[in-house]
Amino acid sequence: MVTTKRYHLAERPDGVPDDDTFDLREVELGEPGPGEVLLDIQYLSVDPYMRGRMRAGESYAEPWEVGQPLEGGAVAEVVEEYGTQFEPGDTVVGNMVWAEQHVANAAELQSVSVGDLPASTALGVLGMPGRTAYFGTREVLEPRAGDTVVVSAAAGAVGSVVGQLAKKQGATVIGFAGSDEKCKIVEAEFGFDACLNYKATDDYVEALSEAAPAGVDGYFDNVGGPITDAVFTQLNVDAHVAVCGQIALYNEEEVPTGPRKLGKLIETRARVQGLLVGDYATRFEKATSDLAEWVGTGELAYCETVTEGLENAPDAFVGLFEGENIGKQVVKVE
Ligand code: NAP
Ligand code: FER
Repeated sequence: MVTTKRYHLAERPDGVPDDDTFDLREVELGEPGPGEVLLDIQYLSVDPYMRGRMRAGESYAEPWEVGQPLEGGAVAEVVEEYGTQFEPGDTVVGNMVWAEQHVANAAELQSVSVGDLPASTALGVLGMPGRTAYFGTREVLEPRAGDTVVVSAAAGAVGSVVGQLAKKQGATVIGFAGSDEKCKIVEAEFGFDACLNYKATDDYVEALSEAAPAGVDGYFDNVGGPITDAVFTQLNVDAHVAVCGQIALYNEEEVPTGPRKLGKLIETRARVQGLLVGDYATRFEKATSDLAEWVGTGELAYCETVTEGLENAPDAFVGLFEGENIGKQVVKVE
């Protein structure tokens, strides 16, 4: 019998999740049955969309029940297996739980193939966020050479990759990020042409119109809210807008109304399209191999924020909403 620590949803949060949201339990796991593996979890992904799963209402992701273990993408080592394609010692990636150990159906796991890179990249630049950036940039944003493209949450897991891929396609890229430190990294490491610290100004329109005097041809939206309102005022005719995330609104119980800037879409005939990474699942392998190649050649830089210890997973998760991460936020479990 194996005993593990595991986080469960204690109650649905009202606003920003806090200590009352998370319940760390000691639970006993059964032996793996036929087709199952016992896993030692190494890295756990915390992602903004998990806030949506904490609420009862409809979203693109199914709500967690109160009392249910918290789930998420993770990388783990196989400890035991029962008639599966894996061997003890294999490193696998898939949907697991916020725990040290877990019994999973082997059919739902993949071998980690990240070459010489750390296994955590299977949750970041070579995993779901990297693929979101890949398909979101190439197939939704569709930057044209010479475009001025704006990326919000530019220092984050998705945004940092979007900016680099848009530059590869010949765009001039301007990021929004939440500190001077982040903006330095966005420019120096991720190669953006400029980065605006939105916490250092209360006039985003002025800051953006200075950085992009000829207006905005493409906008990759990770955040929604006031940054998006400001970008919309600067859209050019025939602009492309990719709506990937709305993290500024995820802790709101009601979406705040207010003067939104949709009139600009009439004037500019701009194209606004949402995206879900899961829609591209049949082509994940190609995306991952392209991303791995670009990381290998040095064309694509990435960054990770690694928080140590399962017990710090709630703080790492909540930190996403406070901008505490640079690049992909993961939790190193052991
Ligand atoms: P991330 O960007 O690595 O982390 C979230 C970042 O958002 C924070 O670091 C913070 O950076 C910024 N942020 C938080 N609250 C904000 C606010 N009120 N206003 C402006 N910025 C704020 O996260 P990620 O995993 O790459 O995800 C980025 C977005 O993409 C999220 O909205 C996520 O839900 C979405 N997403 C969508 C899909 C899809 O298929 N549609 C897939 C993956 C991710 P600052 O310091 O800059 O504020
Ligand atoms: C996110 C991560 C994943 C998100 C959406 C998804 C809007 C959707 C994935 C899918 O269903 O394909 O942060 O935010």
